[in-house]
Amino acid sequence: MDKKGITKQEISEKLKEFKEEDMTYRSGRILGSMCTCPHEVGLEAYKMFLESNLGDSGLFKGTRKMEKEVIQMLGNLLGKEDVCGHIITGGTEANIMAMRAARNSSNIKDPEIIVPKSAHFSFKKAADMLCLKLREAELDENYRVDVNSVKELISDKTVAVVGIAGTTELGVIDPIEELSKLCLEENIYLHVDAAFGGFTIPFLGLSGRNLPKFDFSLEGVSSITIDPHKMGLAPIPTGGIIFRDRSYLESISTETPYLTDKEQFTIVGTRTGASTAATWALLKYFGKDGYCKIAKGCMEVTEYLAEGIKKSGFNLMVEPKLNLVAFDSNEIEIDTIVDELKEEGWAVSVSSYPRAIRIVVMPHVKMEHVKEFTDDLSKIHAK
Ligand code: 0PR
Repeated sequence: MDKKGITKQEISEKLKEFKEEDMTYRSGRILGSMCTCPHEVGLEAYKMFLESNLGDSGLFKGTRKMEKEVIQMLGNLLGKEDVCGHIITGGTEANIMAMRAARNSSNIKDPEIIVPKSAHFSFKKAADMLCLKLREAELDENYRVDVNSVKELISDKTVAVVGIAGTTELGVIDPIEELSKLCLEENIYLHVDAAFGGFTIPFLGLSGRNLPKFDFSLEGVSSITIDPHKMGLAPIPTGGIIFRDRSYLESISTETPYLTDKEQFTIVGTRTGASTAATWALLKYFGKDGYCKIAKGCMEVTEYLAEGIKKSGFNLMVEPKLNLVAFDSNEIEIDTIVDELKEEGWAVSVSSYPRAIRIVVMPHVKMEHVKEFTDDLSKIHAK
């Protein structure tokens, strides 16, 4: 660190230099990310609440009120109005909080959790931090969790079963209704990771698409992860964790003696209220109609992309139900395709199971980008 400071002008110039090295969502070239351009309405609200700290919410009563309203609106979207929860940093924190609630609500020694083989790596972090044994259930031929495999893994040490509504690698929706029945029968906590699907499945349903149930309308569902910073268009970091019952939240309470709040439930202590403000503003601004339009728009681009990929001579791993397309080739190695796409300026990602190129069709991915992309794919195939 230098002894003397520099001018605002110099800082601005230097920041621009750094920024120039970053990719932007707006370019349409980022095809493997679950984040997107934050919407201006959310950004305005975010900026207004930059100093608000929900870690000491007695000082920020307005923000606290907003968080309650946001949780209620998300509950309404997810099939139950009287829920509780928090707006946090993202899907990872949400999943850790859920696993902690499941563990603390049961009195089991050497606890285990059962997650699909397709689960996000945040459950590995949760298992490590919370001393849980992670048991991975097999997938069926459509890459959904195999409920029989879950059944086989259940033991008297199981504290939670996890189902995914929109898997990270393929966008597949697990059979949550069957998991819910099973967990009710076995009296086991069921957590649904809808970090990605939470802001699309309900809206695609409202738009007339037939998608499976995944939310609190299923009695066995104890908690849901839903991330506003993915398909909710909120700025990073904005995650959501919603619990069916307040007792789950109470089970992860920590005393905070000298703060305006006497207890805290989140992993993070000092916690921005800006994310809450952005989510509140966006939910109000778009309403269900607005989010339906976004979800439908993404699915139209997704279907166009899926067709283009097939026409270019590649194979889809599954027919997309959500806005994610994964494909491979009989003739060309995945790594070769990735390298060639990179040369054309495309940033795609690679899924691990099954190994495939994975495109997340976020709202910044438009028809014109997909047209260019599939033209490049055809060229690569013809080489
Ligand atoms: N659950 C699911 C189903 C997810 O897909 C993710 C992240 C998480 C939980 C964890 O969420 P946070 O990353 O918010 O903690 N899925 C994306 C992924 O791994 C995250 C991501 C986003 C990665 C943008 C890259 C990127 O550019 O693909």
